Amino acid sequence: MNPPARYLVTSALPYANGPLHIGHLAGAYLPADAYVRFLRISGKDVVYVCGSDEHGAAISIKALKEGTTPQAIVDKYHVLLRDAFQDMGISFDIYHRTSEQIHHETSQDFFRTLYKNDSFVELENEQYYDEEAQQFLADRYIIGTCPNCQHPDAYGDQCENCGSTLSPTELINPRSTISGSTPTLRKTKHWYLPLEDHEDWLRTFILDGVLDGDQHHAPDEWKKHVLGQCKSWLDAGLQPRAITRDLTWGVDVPQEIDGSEGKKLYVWMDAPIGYISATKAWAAEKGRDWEPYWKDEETALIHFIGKDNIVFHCLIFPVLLKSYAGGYVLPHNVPANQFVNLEGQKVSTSRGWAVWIHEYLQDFPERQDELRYYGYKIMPEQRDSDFTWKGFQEATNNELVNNLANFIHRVLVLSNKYYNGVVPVFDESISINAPQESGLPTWHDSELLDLFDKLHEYRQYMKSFDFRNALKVLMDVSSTGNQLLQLNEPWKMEKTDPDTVKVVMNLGLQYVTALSVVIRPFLPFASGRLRTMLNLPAIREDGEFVDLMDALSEGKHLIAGGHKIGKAKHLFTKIKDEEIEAQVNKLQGDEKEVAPDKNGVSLKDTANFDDFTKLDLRTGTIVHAEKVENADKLLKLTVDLGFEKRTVVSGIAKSYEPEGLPGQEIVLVANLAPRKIRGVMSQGMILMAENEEGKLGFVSPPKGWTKGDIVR
Ligand code: B3M
Ligand code: ZN
Repeated sequence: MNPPARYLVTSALPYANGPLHIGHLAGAYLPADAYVRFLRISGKDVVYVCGSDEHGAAISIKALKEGTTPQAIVDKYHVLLRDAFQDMGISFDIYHRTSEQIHHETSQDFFRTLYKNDSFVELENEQYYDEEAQQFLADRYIIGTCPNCQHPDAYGDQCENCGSTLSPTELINPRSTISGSTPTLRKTKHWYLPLEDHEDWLRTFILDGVLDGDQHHAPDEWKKHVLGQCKSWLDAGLQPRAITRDLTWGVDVPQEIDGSEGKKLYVWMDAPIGYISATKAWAAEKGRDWEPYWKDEETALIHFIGKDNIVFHCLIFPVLLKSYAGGYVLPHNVPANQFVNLEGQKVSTSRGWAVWIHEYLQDFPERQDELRYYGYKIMPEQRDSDFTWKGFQEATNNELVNNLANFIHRVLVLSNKYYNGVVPVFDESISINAPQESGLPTWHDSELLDLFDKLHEYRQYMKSFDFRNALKVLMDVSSTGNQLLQLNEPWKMEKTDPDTVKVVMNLGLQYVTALSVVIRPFLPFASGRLRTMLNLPAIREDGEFVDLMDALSEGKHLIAGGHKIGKAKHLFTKIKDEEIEAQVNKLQGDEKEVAPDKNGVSLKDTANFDDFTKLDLRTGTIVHAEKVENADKLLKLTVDLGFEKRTVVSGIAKSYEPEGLPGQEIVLVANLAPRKIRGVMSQGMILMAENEEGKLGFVSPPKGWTKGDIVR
């Protein structure tokens, strides 16, 4: 297979029904951004598209709950998402949205074409209908117990807990998310994509990488967990997938088609087509031609997604593209990531257990690269990973500050001090102590060849979507630079052996210049600041890495003798303990405060009776209270339940003094999983009400009913 002539890279279109959080970022956006920036500095022709996914039942449900319209919901969150991506340096060529006319037209063209070439089957079946809300229920409007993992709140199309795709009638105890009532089955006609008809073609395409008899891509370059998931679906036997819904919000089924009344495209039919409509919109904006990026076989199409989207990108979308029979390219790779957990727990937007990007940027302005760095460091490329605030602080302080920023700062400070910032010319015949395994003295040029080898390794990792290891190579280059200084101690030799110091400092400046280019895909903001400090042209992401590697392979320098650099600044600074404390407390506090907004108007997602029966609420009395060290919001309470005493950590220190609490009668969630909070094992949660001023008050049982009585 020839190297691609161009690349079309996509990131999953985020649903426009909530803000961006760290799980999104590390899943489908940071990896894609590093990849496209690397392609650009490698001189490749790449277009990177994304946009808000503005259809789907979840948006309609949210609008219903908030007494507003789906359009108002998507208008709000589209802007929030777009700005958060921009603030984090995610360098889309376009961030589009699927409520745009061009997307509706493109999607309807797909539907019309597939309808005409008999790619669909029409099936009349029974669909769940909500008698109270008087409407048919799309998959996301129905929740119930997952038949595979018993998760109580699986959706009608997918269980987000075990990732299996479902159909609504498979759910146990189905309930309507609109009225909470049990839905009834009614006849309705829909169009289905007969995936089973494409099973052999998909198996050959996905698992062998073969298309129309030719090798299309190398399946061994696909992640094992992606191929594994596809294989398990194929082996289980594919089923027809409904691609229309009885909905009031979404892309209309073309109205000239008989039976289209009240029917919309299923969101997972139109959303991936959003990549095509976004490319069309980009081409229109830039006066470019979109078709080569979607119809020239020399184009490599790469989808960056989370693992819950694999079936849609590896099975359904390729079948739609193939069925269109319009010469659309098919994905060369779908490097799906696994999930990022947060402090050991699944990210949960409904529980407020998330690091919201817009809030992070409020608390840590100008620290986009620190979050990017940690996102790459813990990237869930092969398995789920865990974001901890402590880990974030350590990665920033021990690696970005103590290694990378420290090396760069020392080289620039000493170059300014000894040579007034002019890159020294040096004597090539002088050998230096160098950190190579051999321990033998080496020369300036042999050190640059070692740098070339390291950056060749970086290139291989980047090309195979292995960003964690690519980043490790860059930090290794910086560590080698630090060792170079440590082994030669120019600050001691400047007076006695200035000629050797010139060799060391020039070499250090070559390393720093190389880093200013190769950190760009990961740390674009720091790369920009460093280029300014070096007084070198800003990186335009236009083949700079090619020039760098060509220079190194020809023994040329990256920064010329005589060039005058600018002043040294600290590229990164340490994050303080109290900044991290504040985040951990906020996270725990938010988890409690995810209750309805302050005036208590909007309710949380519909819970069901089973959810409630799982809680064991008991009455009790506080018998002791004290402050929790270094946590100004928390109190450590001893609660007497009659049959036992419990220790409970509670975020009520702002509302109550510990001295006044013994004797307070309370209600406790007694079967909550124990959790260590600020070093104290907390065994339960005390029910508090929060009024509009944010004051907390105890929910108390009838006077004296405090011996572990059950609250029902
Ligand atoms: N809107 C978001 C998700 O399931 C979904 C992706 C669409 S990509 C075409 O995470
Ligand atoms: Zn499940």
